[in-house]
Amino acid sequence: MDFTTWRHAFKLDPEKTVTDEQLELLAESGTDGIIVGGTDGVTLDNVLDLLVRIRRYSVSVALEISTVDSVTPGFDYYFIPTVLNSTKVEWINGLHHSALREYGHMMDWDEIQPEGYCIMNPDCKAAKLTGVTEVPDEEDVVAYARMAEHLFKLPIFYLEYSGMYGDPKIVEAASRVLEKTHLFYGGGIRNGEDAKKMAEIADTIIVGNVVYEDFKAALGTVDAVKSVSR
Ligand code: 1GP
Repeated sequence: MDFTTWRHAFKLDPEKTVTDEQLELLAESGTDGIIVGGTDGVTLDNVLDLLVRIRRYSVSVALEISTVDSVTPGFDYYFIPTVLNSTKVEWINGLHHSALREYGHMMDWDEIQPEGYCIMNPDCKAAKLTGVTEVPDEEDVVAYARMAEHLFKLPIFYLEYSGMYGDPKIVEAASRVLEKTHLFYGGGIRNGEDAKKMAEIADTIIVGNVVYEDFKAALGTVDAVKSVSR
């Protein structure tokens, strides 16, 4: 399933554990995609383990690359974050440059989708790693969204609130200025109500941590998103 039609996706962290039974429930929940990605402890072994287990089902699966060493063939998509509000050049284009120097000749560009990340929660692990120190305000976010769509022509703009529920007003402001670029929202979705509210604004909502904290509530986010017509 083409990622541009995804309304709901689960993000699974290769460092954390899901049972086979849980994985089946997630894959067959009606979600549009499963994203494999995390900030810490992502290895080729734990990525491959998840990939092989998810591949028993027909759901689309994407690897969100945080370390080149864990890249393996077999995913439908490879999402490559570039952190637009990072203060560290490696997270904007540095790691990308090294990866392309080494592997550029063998990359299948049709599978690769860059994501323009805007990290909104300075306390999350990704913010610490990438040197995001200031919280972007609404005008900053609108500028980053325009940067994603018009300057860099990125297919995805990802408002990343990881671990914290975002401000719908800010998500709405980003959504208003995006036409071609697809808006991913992720962060702090803990139940159907949270999911529904953001699904009314963003193109795709990403559900992460609650999978590991309240599995039943995580499953409930799928139907909540599907009940929203846009
Ligand atoms: C994290 O955007 C995702 O990269 C989802 O966030 O874990 O807070 O649901 P949560």
